[in-house]
Amino acid sequence: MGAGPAGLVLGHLLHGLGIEAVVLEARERGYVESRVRAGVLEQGTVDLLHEMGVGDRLDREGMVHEGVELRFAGLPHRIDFSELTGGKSITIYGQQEVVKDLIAARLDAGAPLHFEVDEVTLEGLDSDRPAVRYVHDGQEHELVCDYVAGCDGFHGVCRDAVPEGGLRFHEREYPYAWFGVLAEAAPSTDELVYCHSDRGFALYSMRSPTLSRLYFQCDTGEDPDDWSEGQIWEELRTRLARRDDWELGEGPIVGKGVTPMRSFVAEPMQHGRLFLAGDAVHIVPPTGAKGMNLAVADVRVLAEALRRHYDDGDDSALEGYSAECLRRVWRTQYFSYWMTSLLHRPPDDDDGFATRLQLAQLEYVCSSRAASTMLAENYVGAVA
Ligand code: RFL
Ligand code: PHB
Repeated sequence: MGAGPAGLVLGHLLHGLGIEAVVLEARERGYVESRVRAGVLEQGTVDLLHEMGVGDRLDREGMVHEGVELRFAGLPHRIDFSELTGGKSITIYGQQEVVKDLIAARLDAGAPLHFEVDEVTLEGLDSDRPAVRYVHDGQEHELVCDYVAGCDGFHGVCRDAVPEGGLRFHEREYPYAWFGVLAEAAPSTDELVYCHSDRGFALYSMRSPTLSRLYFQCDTGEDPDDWSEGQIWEELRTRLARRDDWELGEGPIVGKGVTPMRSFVAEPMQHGRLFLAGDAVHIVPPTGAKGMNLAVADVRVLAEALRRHYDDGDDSALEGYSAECLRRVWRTQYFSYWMTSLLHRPPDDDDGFATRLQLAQLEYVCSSRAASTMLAENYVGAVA
């Protein structure tokens, strides 16, 4: 269920293993291919896309970054991923480009992928033959299968199909949100900039040599239409200002939106014949750039567990799916929470105590090899 990164990667892995699967997606193809979301791929995600044979365009158009800048008190500090992690890097490549490549690969292979399915319900999850009912092209369908993979994102239906009491929820909402913009402006930096400022967090990212992706911390409930282009650039210029002669390049803003920030985990990540993966079962705040990578990591475990079931008749990996994934999920939750708390302006910090603790921590991260290695290895996804 779902043709986001989790559902499409799983579909492609299963196809490669000769395991038949049908991918069902609620939205239309154009919508999922143009939804601007993540941009940072960990090395492991890049390696997997290559192994799956969908890495050609990623190779040509992806931007490999060997470090990142932490900017605070108006000064830049580089964290050198490559040096601190034995040569690891990240690749900047839009999530919607990954999605386009996977959809093209699936359709080229003649494997089933249906868009605009509606009225999805799941039945018999506790039996050996669960069923998915849905409406497509005005017709009702029933798909009887061995397993259902719930890859339908945070607002999907699969998580809610688990009977009451079957899942335990852990959740934190943050008292701020991200205002995101996509601008037709050549990147003003070679690497991503995570910036701590008096006016709150800002992030400089990019998509191509001509497209920049920028974010700044805003209030929850902020309406993007209340901000003019001029006000957005002014806010970004103020937050990202450096004491030297660095300048922020500007250009037309071609997209904007506000994203809430939350941490969420449902446990266990499975119930009977239903396996949940990606945003359907966990959400991390975007500061660590982990959501899509975590979604891909889940389905990699699930595909291997299904292979063992079909090839070896061994169900132990399926039974252990949730436990295997949750170790990574919670470690990533911690890292994303840590990055978020380190960089965002805390509310009600009237005497500046919390802000001074952040600055002390930032100084430490940038001056201690142990502390910068902690950031680097988590960011590139090099923790065992
Ligand atoms: P998705 O991508 O939400 O896909 C779920 C799909 O399921 C469909 N669906 C249904 N299909 C069938 N039946 C139903 N009843 C259905 N209900 C829903 C939906 O239409 C959709 O197509 O989940 P998936 O695959 O788990 O992937 C997760 C990632 O999308 C998400 O974690 C990332 O975008 C998070 N994220 C980032 N992750 C990173 O790894 N690196 C980043 O740099 C990064 N930056 C970000 C982000 C997310 C952001 N936003 C907007 C939430 C930046 C932002 C601003
Ligand atoms: C992005 O490029 O969209 C991006 C980069 C880093 C993040 C989140 C989003 O932490």
